[in-house]
Amino acid sequence: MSHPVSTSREEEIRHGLFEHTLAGHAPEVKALTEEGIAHGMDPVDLLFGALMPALEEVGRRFERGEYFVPEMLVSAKAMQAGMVLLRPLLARAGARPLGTVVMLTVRGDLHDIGKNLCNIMLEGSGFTVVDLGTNVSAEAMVSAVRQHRPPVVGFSAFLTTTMPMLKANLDALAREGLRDTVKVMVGGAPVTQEYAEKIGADGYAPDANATVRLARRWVAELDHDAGRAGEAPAAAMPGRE
Ligand code: B1M
Repeated sequence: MSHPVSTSREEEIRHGLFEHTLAGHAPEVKALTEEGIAHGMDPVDLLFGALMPALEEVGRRFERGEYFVPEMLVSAKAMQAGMVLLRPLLARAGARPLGTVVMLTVRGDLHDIGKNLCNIMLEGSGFTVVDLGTNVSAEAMVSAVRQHRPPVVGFSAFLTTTMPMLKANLDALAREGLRDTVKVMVGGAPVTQEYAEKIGADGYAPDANATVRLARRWVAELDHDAGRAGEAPAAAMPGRE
């Protein structure tokens, strides 16, 4: 049974998680996350109150030239040591199945923490996520869309240099005659609503919660349209065997 901790210990746990993530100390991050969970702290609080702010600070230090790629990498690994423990708690489903979302980070891009967070939230709200990973080619994406026939596919790009790959993926879907069978969502730190519109994506989400909201809206619209036409719901829409 979990039990509440004193506010000061909660504050120490948050502070420790922040500092140890910043310093790239994975074992300490794991231990503090375990302690926070055991003492009944909200996983959302541990994630957004400590782990994410630490990673934001890592980014700022990288920009100022105080951190380099190795520091960024160990901090990311430390954060993941906490995320592994938080994931099942954040994704505690129970919601009715909503359909499949294929998610990926585009070719040339190795960032995946943000995508993984979106995946956790999608799973937590009832979606089945097919995660193709990072550095994913347009060909691999097309073949996953053919195989899974998802109502929604999501492309992440985290570098200004990989943003053009979002359009390359959209073009690949069009070339293969699949563009009208799937709603395309794009996201990642440098991506904007304006950019999404410019490249012809169906939607953009700035964060994991917005990702879920948009995917839910699209699936509801597909269900509604299918219902009106007397057809089966989203997963079996025309073009989705
Ligand atoms: Co890199 N990196 N990195 N990095 N890295 C950034 C992104 C950078 C902003 C740092 C900086 O300069 N401040 C910068 C990009 C600059 C730019 O292009 N504008 C940068 C750079 C330059 C690089 C390298 C080029 C460095 C180098 O080698 N010289 C290199 C590139 C490698 C490559 O990909 N080819 C590189 C490498 C790395 C590591 C491998 C060391 C590591 C990644 C580890 C990993 O992901 N497994 C890393 C890290 C950790 C970062 C920072 C510090 C953190 C990224 C992160 O995880 N943020 C980052 C600086 C920063 O963002 N503060 C940085 C937390 C995450 C939860 O947020 O990713 O924005 P975010 O995801 C959000 C939203 O964007 C949204 O929801 C998520 C959750 O709220 N979202 C979606 C994401 N995907 C979505 C999809 C959707 C909808 C919403 O629909 C489909």
